[in-house]
Amino acid sequence: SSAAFADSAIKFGENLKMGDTMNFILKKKLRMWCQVPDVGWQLGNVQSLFGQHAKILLADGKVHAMCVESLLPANPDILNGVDDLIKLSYLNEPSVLHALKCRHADDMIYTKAGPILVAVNPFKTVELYGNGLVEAYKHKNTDAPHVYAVAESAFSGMMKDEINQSIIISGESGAGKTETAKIAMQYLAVQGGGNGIEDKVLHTNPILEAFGNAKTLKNHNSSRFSKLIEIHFSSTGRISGAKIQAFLLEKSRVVHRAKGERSYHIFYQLCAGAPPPFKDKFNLKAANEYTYLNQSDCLSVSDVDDAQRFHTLMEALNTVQIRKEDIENAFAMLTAVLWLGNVKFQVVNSENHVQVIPDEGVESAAKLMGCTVHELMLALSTRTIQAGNDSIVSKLTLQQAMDTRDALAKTIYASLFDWIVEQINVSLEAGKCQNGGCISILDIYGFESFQNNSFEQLCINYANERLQQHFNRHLFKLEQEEYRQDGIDWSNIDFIDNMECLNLFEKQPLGLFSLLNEESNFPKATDLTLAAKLQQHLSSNTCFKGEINGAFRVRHYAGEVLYNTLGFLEKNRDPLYLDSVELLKSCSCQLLHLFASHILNQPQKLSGPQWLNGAYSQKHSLGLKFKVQLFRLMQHLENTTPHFITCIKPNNEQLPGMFENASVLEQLKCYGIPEVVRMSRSGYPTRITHQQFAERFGFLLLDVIDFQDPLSVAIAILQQFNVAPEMYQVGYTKLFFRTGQIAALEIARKNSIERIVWVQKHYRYLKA
Ligand code: AOV
Ligand code: MG
Repeated sequence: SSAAFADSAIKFGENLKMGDTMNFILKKKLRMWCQVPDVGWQLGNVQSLFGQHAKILLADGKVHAMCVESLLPANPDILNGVDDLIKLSYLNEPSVLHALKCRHADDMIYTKAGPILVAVNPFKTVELYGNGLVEAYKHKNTDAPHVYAVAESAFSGMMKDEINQSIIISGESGAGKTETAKIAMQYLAVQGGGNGIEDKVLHTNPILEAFGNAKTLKNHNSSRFSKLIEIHFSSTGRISGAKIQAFLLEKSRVVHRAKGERSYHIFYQLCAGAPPPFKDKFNLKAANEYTYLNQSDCLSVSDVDDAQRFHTLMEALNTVQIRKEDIENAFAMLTAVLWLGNVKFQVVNSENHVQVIPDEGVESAAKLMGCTVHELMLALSTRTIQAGNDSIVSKLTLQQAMDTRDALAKTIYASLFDWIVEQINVSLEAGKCQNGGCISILDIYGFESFQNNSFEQLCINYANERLQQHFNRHLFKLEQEEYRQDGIDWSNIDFIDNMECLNLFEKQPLGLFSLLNEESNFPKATDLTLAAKLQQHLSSNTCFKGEINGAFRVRHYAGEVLYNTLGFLEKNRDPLYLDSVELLKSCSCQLLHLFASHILNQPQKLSGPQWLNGAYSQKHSLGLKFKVQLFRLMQHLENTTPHFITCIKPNNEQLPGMFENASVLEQLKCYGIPEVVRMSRSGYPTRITHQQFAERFGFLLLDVIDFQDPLSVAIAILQQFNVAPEMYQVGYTKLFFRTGQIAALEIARKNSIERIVWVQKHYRYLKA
């Protein structure tokens, strides 16, 4: 009865008072999550309760004595396998993990967390894709969570509202962002295909992955750049073109990386798959003959045939219609980079000055670049410094010479990468059709925290910080829009803001990037003077903490990261030497000539370049350039309706069927899922239509009511069970409940059903 229900310890108090709920659950001997030492969360049933101590029957049949503090309420069975985490009555950690784990085990890798899609990497082929399913989502025959559903809602949003849309994908390295982006592209290619451009758009993937992805310790196909793909549609919804923006390629990988990792796939593909005439013409050898490739003790990726991938790449380049001679020139430059890596130096005097050893390395590189061996040797072993009208030529030390060589190799590769992207964009013809809409897919590298974090991590984590800000704001907007649309009372709620951390990076003139820039323009500055400067100016920011030995900590939204300033200044300056640029400019290879003019022209848009001690340094160093790029990107996203997908890596071994609770939990936290869940908790996470509610709970009504319309039935039920008015809201089409309310009603429903069954049984018995 309603009285019995009211008797139970559940109070429909403001935030579902945990103590009361626990008492109720303990009394009723319901299922609980129990934190078993050394094992983790386990499901169990409360057997007895004495003060703070409970006896719990676990699944293994054993009874454990536990403190009530290590118990959390578990969701009723009816909520098992729910496709949206906000449907869970209890959103505690074990409950959320359990929900994702069950679905992952059943190959249901997609689950919604309110407005966002969570994708758990299966690390195996799952039967979730293909044209049949695309059609199902296209015709709205299914609403199961899926990347297709996200892409469809972006597409229909664009068509219906005439607003550009974006699909924003986050997740740690190897979580599945790039695969997810491709799945979204596949959907849009089918949905908007018909005029052939979709084929080109899809074939950009193998090209970008060959040039911008590499095997790392975390992911055998790790993207080492961020990309935004804009797919443009005509007003009738056909794909009319596409545009790719790529930024912050990890150049350093070309010349150096950790043991067990590889350089960019393209090098190995070229060495393994290039046809013999090409190999002869350009003197291309096997991968293991090149220092840049063999130094990290890793030349192959398991289950990957580089020669086979080379053919896939060639097909893709043909489909995207990159010109044959351009392809050949690009491959020649890749070969030149490899030969540059084999250039060796010998020390010629007591001051450690060097000269280039005239061997096959420097000869092949010079031939491919289109300069004389002498010119290349000079550029790699000397430096010209302008002093007024005079120029002074000095010899380089071994370290300087190697740095100069590596800087040249990195520049050629990075320029080549940009050039490939440009060629793709020319072919994809974006901008020709101006009257339609566009869907952008963002695939960046996720938040990173290693034992040793450097400038690259700082930039990556800053980008993630910016994206998180975007994520928060828009999730709130969407959430609150739904309340408004259904006409319920709603006063705006605050959200956890990471503005303080963004300020740390962006403030002028005393933000991290400004200070870094200033110090980089100081010829005498060192990493330690930088660290001191940061400490001096940033300590008032609560997200910053200076440490000893030039280190500092930043409290990011996803956790604290310890950065080591060693090498910061040099990486931020990103120097390229005057002699190298002059050399590129004088080369007969058209591509190199083009790259040199690009380098000389580009930064002038920002500010005048300066030549500092023969090094080409820019007033806007790498950090500030990155910030500018990011701002432009955010501005673009700001004008779109966002759709968020968060990818989760269920284990670090990249294995199927393995779900590591601790690691998943860490990621859920990093990518803000508990945040979204918390936001939903302070709102009305459970939504159910009047009709559904009346059908499910109507039979519990004790009194006959006059009106049988769903809303009247629903209101009567809520009154009967004393659900406090602040615990729910009635919208035009739905009822909105605070967390835990439906679970309480479910318990009442279950008890009633049990009573009915009992009465029926005994009635029969009495009759007999
Ligand atoms: P990432 O983009 O998030 O990492 P990827 O998209 O490259 O991660 O995914 C890593 C690997 O996980 C892929 O190579 C696949 O083997 C597997 N995988 C991911 N999603 C799926 C899926 N839906 N179905 C089957 N296998 C999948 V990084 O780019 O390192 O941050 O920089
Ligand atoms: Mg990736």
